[in-house]
Amino acid sequence: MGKKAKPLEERVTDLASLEMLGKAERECIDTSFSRMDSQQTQCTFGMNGTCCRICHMGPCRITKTAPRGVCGADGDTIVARNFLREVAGGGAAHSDHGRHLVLLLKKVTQGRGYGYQIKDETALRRSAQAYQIVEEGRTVNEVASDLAERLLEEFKAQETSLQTLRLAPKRRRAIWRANGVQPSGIDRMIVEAMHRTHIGVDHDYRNILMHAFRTSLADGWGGSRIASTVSDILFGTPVPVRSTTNLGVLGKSTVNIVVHGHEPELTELLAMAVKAPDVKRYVKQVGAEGITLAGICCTANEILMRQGVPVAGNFLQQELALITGAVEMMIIDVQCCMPSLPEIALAYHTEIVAISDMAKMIGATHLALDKKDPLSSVKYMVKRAIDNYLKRDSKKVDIPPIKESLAAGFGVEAIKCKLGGTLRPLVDAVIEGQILGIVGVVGCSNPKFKSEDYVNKLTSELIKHDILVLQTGCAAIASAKAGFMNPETAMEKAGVGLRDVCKGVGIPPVLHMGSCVDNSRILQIATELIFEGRLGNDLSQLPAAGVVPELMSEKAVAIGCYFVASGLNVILGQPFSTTGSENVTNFLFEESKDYFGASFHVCEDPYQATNMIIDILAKARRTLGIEEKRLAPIL
Ligand code: NFS
Repeated sequence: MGKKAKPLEERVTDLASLEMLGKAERECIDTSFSRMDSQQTQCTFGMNGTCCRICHMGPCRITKTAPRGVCGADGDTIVARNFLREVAGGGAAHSDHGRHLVLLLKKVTQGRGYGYQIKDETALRRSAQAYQIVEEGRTVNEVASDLAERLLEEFKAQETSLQTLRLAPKRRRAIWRANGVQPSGIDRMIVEAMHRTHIGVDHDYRNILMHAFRTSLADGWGGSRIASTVSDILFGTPVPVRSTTNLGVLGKSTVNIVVHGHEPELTELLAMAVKAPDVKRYVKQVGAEGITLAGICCTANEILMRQGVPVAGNFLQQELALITGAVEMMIIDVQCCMPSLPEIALAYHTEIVAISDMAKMIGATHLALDKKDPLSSVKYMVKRAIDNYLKRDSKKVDIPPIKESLAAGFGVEAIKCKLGGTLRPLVDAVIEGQILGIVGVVGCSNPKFKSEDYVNKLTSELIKHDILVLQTGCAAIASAKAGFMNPETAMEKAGVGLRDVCKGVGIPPVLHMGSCVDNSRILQIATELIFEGRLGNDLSQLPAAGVVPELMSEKAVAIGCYFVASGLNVILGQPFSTTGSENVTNFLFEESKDYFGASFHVCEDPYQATNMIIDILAKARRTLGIEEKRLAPIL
């Protein structure tokens, strides 16, 4: 255990996690929570962004008595460079995920899909039209092949702007052009970010930060949007589904396979493999009652959205899932997978299987998918998991009996479908004041805080104040666990106006829109609200905002940036690592408004954040001339 252990009740809000943290303590197993204690006190220079490790004259640290690094870089340059590198890292992760999917789509069109296929022709044709690819009278393969090529161009483009930007409102595109932040190829933007931050290149903090916004746009309106688009084509556009969440989804007498990571290629095959007759026969032989497939993190969100597969937990529950002692196998691919997993697995019978060549983990079993027969590889993994069931030690098993029902699958098309084919009823509800506005609550969980406390208090307050909440990522899982996505009970937590609208169309007041790359769906719905008319002609005019309650990954930093660059104000539950530079902080939290009509805000208290959001929405409503409607009594 670490130096200053916090009481467990101050670490997590959800009771299943609390139980497992107690078990971890009893069994002397380290988790991210105890390691957080061991890391105290964390480095101030790292925290405020003033540590520079960009060249080997350093590391340099900026202090009052040493205001410049050896090369002469001041605090503003160093903090801005570190920030840009975070955005580049986050954008790279999302975009590489998108690239893998485009390459898979290309292979499918070449007859090398081996087990993968185009599941949703409507999504394909819809996307082809969006990219001005002729689809009428052409075969699925011809259209998909052209689309894959067009999307690959989005990664490579050297001098032209991203085509995907055309999906944004005209006014927003003009703002990007005027500020010179419209990105070209995604790969180029990220390479340029690394180049600019090399020693002796870009030293003007404003110029560096503008490239951070440019790079983030290549993620939100490029890599992430492409990832969501191609996932829909290959695996199907999400439709509303019912499922369950929290560690209690694991079965006492079933073989538990937990899939963790981000890219949906693996999960889709796993969902298929566990249903295969030979696998079902095999599981009977070991005396188990079947297989429970459950997800962790964003890969969980991907199969939840499309297949209703239960969600075992979010980022901070990956270790806790193993500590139940009931997981036969955890299969991981990329992103947010803690390197501590194999060590924890050693305490039980669990096998950690890593499938990606680019994400190896010491102590895990590496099993690559057979390129020509990936389904067989996945079935082999499942059978290994079934074999592991015989090694389960019942004395070590303790599955918290806690789970919650939820509805998910609310992509833009599904929301439109619920509203009768158009977003008009939502626009009407906003104008009439039944709904005050729309807020995206997104991002991670972080053991620095009492996990999920902020996100759930905030979500509760927002819906009480008639604010429709859209969620993705680990924040969505947190809210689902707390019952905000349970269509039977969540409605009662909403204000009268929001409740009436939700009841009328049959949606919960908190909508699960998917994984973190699906934040692009939040931008998409905001854009479509503009296209409906009557809510202004730019995203910055919408009564809408974004919140990142528990910032953890670089991806969340990139997401925040592309929301702001798209004109949506973003509230953070904790400051960025930029506090070492007043100028950089001021640029992100104030000056960016002059460029984008929106900026970052920090608010460490969820109740004050609610007030801040209400102010932002009310201001937008006043500007649109619809505030009075809101003040009128709602009948
Ligand atoms: Ni998003 Fe998803 Fe979770 Fe954070 Fe990690 S899983 S991509 S980064 S921790 S929300």
